[in-house]
Amino acid sequence: MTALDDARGLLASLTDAPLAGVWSSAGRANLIGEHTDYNEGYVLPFAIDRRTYAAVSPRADDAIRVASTFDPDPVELPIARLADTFAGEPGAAVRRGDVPEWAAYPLGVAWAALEASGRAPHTVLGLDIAFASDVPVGAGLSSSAAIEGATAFALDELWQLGLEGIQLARIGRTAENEAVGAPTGIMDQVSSMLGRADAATFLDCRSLEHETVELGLAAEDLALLVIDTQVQHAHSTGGYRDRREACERGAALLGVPALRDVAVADLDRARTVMDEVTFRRVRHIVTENQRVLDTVRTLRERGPRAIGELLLASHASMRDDFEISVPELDTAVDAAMSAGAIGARMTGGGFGGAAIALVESAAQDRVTAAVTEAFAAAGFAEPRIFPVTPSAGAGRDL
Ligand code: GAF
Repeated sequence: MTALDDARGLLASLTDAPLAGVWSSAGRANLIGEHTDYNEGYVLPFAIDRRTYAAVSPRADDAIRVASTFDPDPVELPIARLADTFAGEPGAAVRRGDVPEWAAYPLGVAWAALEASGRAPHTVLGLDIAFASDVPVGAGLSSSAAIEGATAFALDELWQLGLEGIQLARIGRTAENEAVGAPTGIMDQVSSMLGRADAATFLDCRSLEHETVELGLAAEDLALLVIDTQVQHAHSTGGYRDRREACERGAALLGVPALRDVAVADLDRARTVMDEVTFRRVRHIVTENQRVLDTVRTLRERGPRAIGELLLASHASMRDDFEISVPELDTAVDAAMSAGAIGARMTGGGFGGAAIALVESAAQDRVTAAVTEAFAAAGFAEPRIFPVTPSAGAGRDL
C-alpha cells in the first residue's frame, strides 16, 4: 500500500461520496541557506521523493472535515467558522487552541485561501479531505509544508480560486504563521510546492523570484542521504522563535529592514554595535546568504562535486554561530565526512531533525554504516538513513 492508497482508503471509510481527486505535495530538504528565509535572503532547497496525499470528496453541507492516518479523530468545522477560529475574533465559538495542531495546517490553509482569494465561505463547496503521508514527521523534512501544499492545490482546483503556485505557497506560510502559530519563513512551502525533478529551487525570499538550479546528481553518480537523528523538533516554540528575534534585533541595531541588507564586508562594523551573541547570530545569516550565492554559482560552473566545502562551512556556522545544531547532528556530519562524503550539513530549522550528506552513489552503504556506528558509540538512538531524490512539487495525482 502506498500513501496515496492509504489516503483513498481513509476517505472511503469516512464518506460514500464520489472521489473528487487526489492531490499531493512533497517533503523538502534544504541544500543550503538556513534561517535566511525570514531574513529576506536566499535559500536553495529541493523537494524530495516523500509526499503527503490529500484524497478529497465533496460534501452536501457547508463544512470542511479533515482526517489523517496519523490521528484517528477527524476534525470538522463549518467553512463560515474558519475566519473567527483562525483570525482570533473575540467571542469566537471555536478558538484556534481548540483545533488539534495537525488539523490547523489544512484548516488554516482553507482559511488563508479564502482570505487571499476574497471568496465568501458560502460560495465554496463543503469537503471531506483524508491525508496520508510518507514524509517522516518531526524529522526536519517539512511534513508541514507537504500537508499545506496538498491542501492548497486541492482547494485551488475544487474551489476554482485561480491562484498561482507562489500564491499557494504564501497561503501555506500564512496558515503556518497565523493558524498554527509557528513563526517560520516561506522556504518550505516554495520548495514543497514548486520543486522540480533533479533540481533545487533558488529562491530570493524578498522578491519571491525563483529559479531552477539543476543538480545533475544522477549524471555524476552522486546521491544525497538524509540522516534523520530521530531527535524531534518543533518550530512553534523555543529556539526557532528566539533566533528569529535575535535576527530582528540585529537588523534594527544596524538600521536595515532585514539582515539581507547586510554584506559580509559590513560585519566588522556590526561587531561594534551589538552584543557578542547577537553578532554571532547576524554573522551566520550574512555569511549563509553569501554561501547560497556561492553554491548556485559553483553548481552552475563546476557541478555538484565542488560544493562540499560550502556545505561544511554552513554546518559549522550553524553549530558555532547560530547554535542550532545538537550533538547528534554534529556526529552525523563528522561521521559522514570521515567515511568519505563530499559534503554534509544539518538541514532545516535545527534543534534536532535531519542532516544531509552528498556522497558517491557507491559510498552510500559505507557512509550509512559509519554514521550508524558513530551513533551507537555515542549512545544515541539509531538514526534513520535513506537516500532522497530531488523531485517534483505539488500537483494532482488522480
Ligand atoms: C524551518 C522553517 F519552516 C523555514 O521557514 C526555515 O526558516 C527553516 O526552518 C530554516 O532554514 O524549516
